[in-house]
Amino acid sequence: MTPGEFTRQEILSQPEVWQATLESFPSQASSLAGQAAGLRRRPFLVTGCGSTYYLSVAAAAVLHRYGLQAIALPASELVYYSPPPTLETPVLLAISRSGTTSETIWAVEAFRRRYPQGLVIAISTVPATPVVEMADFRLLAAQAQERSVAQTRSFTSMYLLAQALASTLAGDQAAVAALDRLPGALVALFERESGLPRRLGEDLSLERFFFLGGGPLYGLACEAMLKTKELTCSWAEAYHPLEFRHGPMSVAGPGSLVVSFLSSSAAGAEAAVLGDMQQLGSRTLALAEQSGALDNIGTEGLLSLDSGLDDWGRGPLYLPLLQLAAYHRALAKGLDPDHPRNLTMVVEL
Ligand code: F1P
Repeated sequence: MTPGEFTRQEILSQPEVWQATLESFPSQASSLAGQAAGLRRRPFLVTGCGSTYYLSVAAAAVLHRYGLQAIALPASELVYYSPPPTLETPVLLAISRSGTTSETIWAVEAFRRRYPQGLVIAISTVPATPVVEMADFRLLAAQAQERSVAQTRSFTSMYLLAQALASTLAGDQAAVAALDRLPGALVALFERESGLPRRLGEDLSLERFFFLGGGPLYGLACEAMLKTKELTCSWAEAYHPLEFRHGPMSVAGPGSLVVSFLSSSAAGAEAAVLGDMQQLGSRTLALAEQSGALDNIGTEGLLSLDSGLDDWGRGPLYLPLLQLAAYHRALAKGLDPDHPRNLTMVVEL
């Protein structure tokens, strides 16, 4: 098998897998939709591990958009430490690609012991698994199942389900329908920027990677960081954009690439950070809804996502090109993206 072939296929298949996932959502969520009024009054604990913890961080930010209380925690935190106190019996949103990660299973069990009246919603890709079977409700991105270790289409597809769930709980059906724009926007993005992932990926003069994202984009920036580490064994960090000046930029400079997930909410302030990092000798790449007034930002370019969606809707679009760049960098370093060093598909303890 060609090294990385599973990873390549899984990344490139995201438009059709997103389409199928979104088409499956209404029937999966019908019973949940009927309980939306009660659920949105309850606090949410959102959990996962590694990639799915970062997905939890992004999902919690989408719930915040609608005024829902939501706290994202790694599963192990829910197992070994007391969760934040809540005034009402919470809902646990447990996210797991495999449904078999030990810490996530333990987190659901701990939640059940601590909150006998609590409700568990699972988001996964595999139906008959412990996390899914322990849940009261489940949303599955079955078409996003993967054979490679590092999550790519599974992450973005499960995130789509989390976005659609949050909007459904809030009664925002327009936001749910707007997600249908994403598959076509990704096809166009892949075509428009077909050369960038390989150009960046094969540029081994880049040694350190920094991903910046705010609000719902912070969890996604963390996922881009993790993908870069997992696939390429490179130095990668993630921060809220303006946080980068408060110390971490001390290691920016020649040989580093600062990637900003520019938002519509704070584009000017976020773009200024990139300008400052260019002054330190860093190379910079910006991803934004539209280039427009920010045309000169980004030594490596400003990628227009052209989704027609807001900060909370367009999130999945920030990742596929960076996933592909990590795939190419892994191959350029003689690594096999399908079998990342030291990693297994699931952590079972
Ligand atoms: C999560 C996980 C991640 C890791 C890698 C493999 O498993 O172990 O922590 O980053 O992506 O998957 P899951 O609970 O989502 O199946």
